[in-house]
Amino acid sequence: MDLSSEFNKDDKISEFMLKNEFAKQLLEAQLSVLIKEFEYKNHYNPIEHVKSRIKSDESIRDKLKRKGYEYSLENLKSHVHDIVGIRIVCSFLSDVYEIVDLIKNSGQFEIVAEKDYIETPKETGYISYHLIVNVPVYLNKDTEYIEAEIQVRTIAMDFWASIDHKIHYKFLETPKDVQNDLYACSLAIKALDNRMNQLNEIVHKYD
Ligand code: 0O2
Repeated sequence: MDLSSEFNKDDKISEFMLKNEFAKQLLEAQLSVLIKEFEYKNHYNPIEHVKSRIKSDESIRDKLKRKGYEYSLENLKSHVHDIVGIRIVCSFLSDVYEIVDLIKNSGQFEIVAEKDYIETPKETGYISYHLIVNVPVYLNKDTEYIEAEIQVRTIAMDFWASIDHKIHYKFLETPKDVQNDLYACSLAIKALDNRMNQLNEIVHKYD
């Protein structure tokens, strides 16, 4: 990703975005080692896939606007907590909590905030587990703590979020019946995740 061209309007913002890119790389490496160690110890891989991204300039501007703030370095730092985003997608519900505990108990990450949208889904029906962590980045003889959002969810939750995202892009304002349908699908997904988890426990009993 060529960050310099997208963010070169403001040197301070460009430098901040570069630090975010470094934070993403550091976090990816730390998580990868942590997950590989877990796999080695438990002879089990709980991860379907991991995706990471830096939030685009357009999406940052949209988010600030949505929250009622103007585009500035200060507001970026104070109000956008997911410029660095890592998404960990697991097969089963129990894997999600296993991964969350692994990250929290590793002692490697400073957890700034934790949002359990599995226990308490958002009013849209969105289900996922979010951890906001601080990543120390050393640049220009200075250490800055960069926030990153780690989303942990099942494949089914990921499927729902991806469709929901697409629908919200299509409509300026999502029609009420579509919103209701999405909410019903979210309930179905929660029930499905619970049943799949129970099946997985049965399979493990026979292992
Ligand atoms: P994008 O385009 O996916 O990056 P706060 O932390 O309270 O100041 P914030 O950051 O909105 O506010 O926190 P929240 O609600 O935990 O959401 C952060 C991210 O979770 C969102 O980033 C989405 O990625 C995801 N998310 C939250 N709610 C929904 C939802 O209803 N549907 C879908 N599909 N995803 C959701 P962005 O920047 O909103 O979007």
